[in-house]
Amino acid sequence: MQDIDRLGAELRANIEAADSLEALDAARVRALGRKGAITSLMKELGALEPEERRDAGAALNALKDGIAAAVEDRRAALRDRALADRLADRGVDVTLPVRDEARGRVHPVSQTIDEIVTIFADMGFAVAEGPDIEDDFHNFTALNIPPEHPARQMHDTFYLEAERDGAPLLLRTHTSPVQIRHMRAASPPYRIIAPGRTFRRDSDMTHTPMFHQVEGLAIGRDIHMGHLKGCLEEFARVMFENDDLRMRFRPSYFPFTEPSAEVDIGCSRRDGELRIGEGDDWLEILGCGMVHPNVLENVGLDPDEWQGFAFGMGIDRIAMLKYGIPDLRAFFECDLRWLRHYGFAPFDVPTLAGGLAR
Ligand code: 2NM
Repeated sequence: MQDIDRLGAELRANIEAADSLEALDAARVRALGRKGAITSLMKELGALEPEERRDAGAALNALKDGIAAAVEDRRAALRDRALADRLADRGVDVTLPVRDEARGRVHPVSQTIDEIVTIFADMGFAVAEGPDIEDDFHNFTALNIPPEHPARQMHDTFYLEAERDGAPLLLRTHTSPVQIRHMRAASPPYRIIAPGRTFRRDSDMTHTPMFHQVEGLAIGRDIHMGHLKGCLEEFARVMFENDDLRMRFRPSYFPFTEPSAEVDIGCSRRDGELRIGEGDDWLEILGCGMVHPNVLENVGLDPDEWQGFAFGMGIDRIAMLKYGIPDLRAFFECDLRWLRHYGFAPFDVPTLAGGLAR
């Protein structure tokens, strides 16, 4: 009996020490196999006296059942451990988000264009586009800026060496040629905005030779300054997220509009910090006016039948104001650290219902 207890302890120790399913199976065979320790003892029972045989037989059977159970327990433990190891290996952390946040960033200029387009689309404006390389007619003449007009010098135009039909080609100095092309191609009424790149020979702290503009145009039979004012007030209030934003229309001059105005919004400048929508100071954000009758005639519209308003603004400047970005030139340096700091998450698309920017 003592032998059986010692054997049992030894077999259990073997089983507990088994570190793999293979080692466990070897331990099982050593105990319970055809030539195993317990099996061998069972074979010796026949030689014992009946009394002894009964006691030893019962003890051996109990040992056999106990060892078989220990093998199964150990097998289950090894399987659990193998599964845990496999899961840990794959490094699946189910508490992580399903998808990493995208690493790319939307440039503040693109974000601002998306916001402006969203606001004007809600007021019924469609987006129009045109070429960066323009000719004199679409960029100047049609806009009531004839040759020798001083406004041509104001625009610091990049002229190309190439010509088309004997007329010089140039990089558009504003997006107005898009409106000219639209008015010549479509029939009124229409409402369009034209966002895009524009170019002027100007480069200092506050000017880059390439910059972005958006211009708008609404032509109909009875469009007046009141529509212009309401439209731009709605724009500024949604854009700067301030329902009480103060606005002021100052008389101004553009060759392509009459009358013309420049538009300021209320702001404060305290401790060198600009705040939009508070205080009693003013900040210019755009130019506008009623499309000049000469422009309408140049695109084949009868000014007695059709009229409308137009406006234009610098997108880069609006982006700087709205998002507190201090240095214009950093906009176009393609510095990834700058973009990570000032850029927008690509899946946060601006909508009026969901918010323009988060
Ligand atoms: C501005 C200011 C005022 C303008 C005018 C036109 C067109 F083609 F309809 F005549 N497009 N854009 C316009 C008017 C642009 O930018 C400061």
